[in-house]
Amino acid sequence: MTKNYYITTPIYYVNDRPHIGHAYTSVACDVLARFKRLSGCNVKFLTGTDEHGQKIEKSAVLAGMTPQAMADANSGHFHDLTKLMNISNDDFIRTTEPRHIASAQALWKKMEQGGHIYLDSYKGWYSVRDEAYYQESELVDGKAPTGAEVEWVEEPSYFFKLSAFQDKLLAHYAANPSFIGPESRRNEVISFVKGGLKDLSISRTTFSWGIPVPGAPKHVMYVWLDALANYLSALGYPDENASDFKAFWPADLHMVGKDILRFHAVYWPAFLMAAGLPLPKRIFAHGWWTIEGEKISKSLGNAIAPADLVTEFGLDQTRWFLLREVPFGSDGNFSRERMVQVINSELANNIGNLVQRTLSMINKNCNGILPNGSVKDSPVGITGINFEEAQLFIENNEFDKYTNRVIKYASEANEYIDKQAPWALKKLGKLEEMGKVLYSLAESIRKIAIFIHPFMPESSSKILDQLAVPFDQRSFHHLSETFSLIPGTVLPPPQPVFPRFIEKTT
Ligand code: ME8
Repeated sequence: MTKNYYITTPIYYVNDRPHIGHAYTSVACDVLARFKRLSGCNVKFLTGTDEHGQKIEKSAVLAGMTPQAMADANSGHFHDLTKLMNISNDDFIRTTEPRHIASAQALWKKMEQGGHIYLDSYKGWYSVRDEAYYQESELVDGKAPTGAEVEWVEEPSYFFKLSAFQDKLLAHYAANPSFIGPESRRNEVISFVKGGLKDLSISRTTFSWGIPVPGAPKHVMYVWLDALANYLSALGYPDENASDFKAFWPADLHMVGKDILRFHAVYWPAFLMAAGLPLPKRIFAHGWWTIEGEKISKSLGNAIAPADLVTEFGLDQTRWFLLREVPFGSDGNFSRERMVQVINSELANNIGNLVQRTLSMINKNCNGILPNGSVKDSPVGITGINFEEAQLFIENNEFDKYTNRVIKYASEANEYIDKQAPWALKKLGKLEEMGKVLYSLAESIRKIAIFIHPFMPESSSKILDQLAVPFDQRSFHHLSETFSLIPGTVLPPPQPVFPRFIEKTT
């Protein structure tokens, strides 16, 4: 039976344009979605934009726009980002869409019917930038622990009985060790919950840019309750018989940045428990990027537009670098110098060189016809990556380990080519031996191309095209010997795949 797999990115705030931090999360999810599709799963991959709340309303006022106009413009930029980065999302949800509004209100009603919501008034600190409430004791020098400004808020508000879920949450974390990753973040969440949970204010009355609370139109829903509901809205909730809801809920993975783990690993499961819905299987919090050592911020003006990277370095090169540079889960620093190094050493000099040397030798010395050989002779792949291992890395969100293995595989193939020196075999007239060497290299390249597909789909296809691999034989199932390259196949003329990046001198 085909396995269903549902993966989500956070939905991005529309008060600003996308930067590489957003591209990072979306590319990571894209790699996972593509990996799952290539493994034969039926995938639903959701992304979108978070458009309500005080933060958006305030930014719109500052920009002299209506919140809706700001949302439309910036949601468009996030939508463009999916195209730019070759993100294979199946849906793009906007929280201003009627399907979402209906779903968020239905979720509210479900929680209310269960007796988990009550009316009171909120008095305390709020950070508009974080869209979060803070206790007095959490403030550091009068600011939120994130460094964001806070303001004093006093207003009538509906509350969610979060305090009643403390034990249930702890029991869930204990029974499901992979519910939160990585481990260090899981521990942080557990100690936060153990520290005690207070009831949560889930409606606001001092502004109006939000989803009206059912039956209390003076209140708008707290933007995080509104936003988290997106993961259900896209599946057709509240229709629990909708085919997508039946197939894809609970989600397999909510991918988030570490900044928003608490909302996903504490509030969201409690909301779902209150509504009687199953909980997502996993929430993974990745690290935070800085740029040349500095926090990405509007005021520093250092945000790198993903389009600039793609234009200068190439799409697949950018995707590869983002996931390659730091162990997923850790913080990373974007350095242009490192990006050039990685592109040149791993893509141009390693994988690219391997493909280029092998295919041009087949082109020149074998008239472009794949020579005789057998996978049995294949020297590489012994310590190379295999599917089971790759799958494990993917399940654990260990992109660095996955890509390390691919690079190792390509390095071994390059060592083999140097050692066997097919050009020397040609000179000695040992054409059959030369053919065998080239065949086994081509077969290794085929495997490398399949393994890199989730990370660099266009380059993978370009390589597989040059090996004349049929379109319907490019998934993990086709790694096996049964689908190995057929000697005698006419190959198209070779094309460079990963050019060396040369710094422009002005
Ligand atoms: O938090 N490094 O939206 P958001 C790495 N709307 N990742 C980064 C990053 C950086 N410097 N900056 C942003 C929200 N991100 C809410 C989410 S979900 C129901 C609602 C990524 O626009 C990271 O994934 O502030 C982070 O969690 C997300 O962008 C936050 O985007």
